[in-house]
Amino acid sequence: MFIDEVKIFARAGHGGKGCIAFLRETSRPKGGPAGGNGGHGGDVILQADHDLNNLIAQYYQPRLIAEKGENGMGKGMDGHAGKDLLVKVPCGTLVWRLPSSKSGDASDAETDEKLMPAPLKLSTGKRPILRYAGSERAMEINLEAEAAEPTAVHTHEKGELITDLTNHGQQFVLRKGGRGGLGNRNFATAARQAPRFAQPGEPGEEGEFLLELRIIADVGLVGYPNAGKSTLLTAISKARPKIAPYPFTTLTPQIGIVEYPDWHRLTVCDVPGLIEGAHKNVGLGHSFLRHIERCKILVLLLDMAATDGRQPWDDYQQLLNELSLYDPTLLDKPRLVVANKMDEPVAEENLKKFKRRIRKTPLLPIAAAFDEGTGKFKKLIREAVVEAVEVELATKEHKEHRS
Ligand SMILES: Nc1nc2c(ncn2[C@@H]2O[C@H](COP(=O)(O)OP(=O)(O)OP(=O)(O)O)[C@@H](O)[C@H]2O)c(=O)[nH]1
Ligand SMILES: [Mg+2]
Repeated sequence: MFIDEVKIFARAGHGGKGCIAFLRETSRPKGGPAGGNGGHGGDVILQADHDLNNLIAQYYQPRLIAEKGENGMGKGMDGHAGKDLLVKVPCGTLVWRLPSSKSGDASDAETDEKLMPAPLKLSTGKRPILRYAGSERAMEINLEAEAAEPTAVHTHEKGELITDLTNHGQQFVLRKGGRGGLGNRNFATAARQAPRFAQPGEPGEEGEFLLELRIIADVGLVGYPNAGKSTLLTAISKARPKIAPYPFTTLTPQIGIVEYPDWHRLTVCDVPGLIEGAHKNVGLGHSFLRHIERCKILVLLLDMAATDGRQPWDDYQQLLNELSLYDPTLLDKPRLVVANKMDEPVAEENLKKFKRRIRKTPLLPIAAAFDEGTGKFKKLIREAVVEAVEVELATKEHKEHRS
């Protein structure tokens, strides 16, 4: 099961109570106030981890509750601090604070049940995230154009983005534990030598959040179903996504690592097929495009043999259209158009027609199933990625220079 969006509830530990106690020893029958301090509550900390590739752990464990601080004790003994709860999430996880989330305090431990999050809601759109789930091919694939209203692209836009965990090991304190209360020994003064009070611990912060994974890869492979995206990924990497002659074979994003003889590596993300009307939830919708948002370049893969009866030029236009409906900035990314299935007799003629219409964008003919042109493809994507990185750096420097 692949989970890329999940709602969670997090509560940091409450601080332990300060203790009210007086020292009584044989030699010191009136030893004075000796109540220890409560320990601090543990924090809930998120940590990016490159060994993870989806949010399945949080799907099964949506309540992240850190340990409470221990109460203070007699004889001046302070309570232990509660352990922090360290939660590992995949690199590329964005954290949104949901509007219902309170900024701070929980009242106390007794409210645990009351504070239970609403039953796990996987996605605010009409289509639950489980559309990717299971071994059966998604029942939700919706090939009827009118089937659904357009859904918002970022369904959780109302929430506030609080962090983006991109680098391995990067940590973010999601909720801070409450401070421990001071024991009564802290309140002794000359005038009040036996204070009979102590501080309660502070409550830990809590709130509801949405974790969203946007995979970080160098190259994003976009195309109609059956265009041969998975075949191409298989040809250039060790990834083995399922390949089959029917649409929507790939239901979840697949990452492949392309290796070069000089140890250079690139990550390529194969996403499920995109079709006309995806922005209206047709097919698998287009929310999976979040996984190519961070790619440095996009590869638009076209079935030049028009196996499914569509014309490559129409496919190309439609893909651009769906990309821009999802996020117009996707069209600013450098892109490479790849014409696949060139082994088919009709492909040559289609390519000629296509070339007449496409001018500036680089075009590469290949036959992924026969490993033809894949070497050149590897070379081209490497060059394009290197160039994209350089441009990105230069733009960043330029911006910094100006500010
Ligand atoms: N003739 C020919 N067939 C190809 C070529 N590349 C892929 N195919 C076939 O096209 C069909 C679809 O290939 P996939 O790689 O599963 O296509 P996809 O784009 O990943 O499809 P979805 O996962 O459904 O989006 C399979 O039957 C492949 O064997 C090619 O270069 N030539
Ligand atoms: Mg596929």
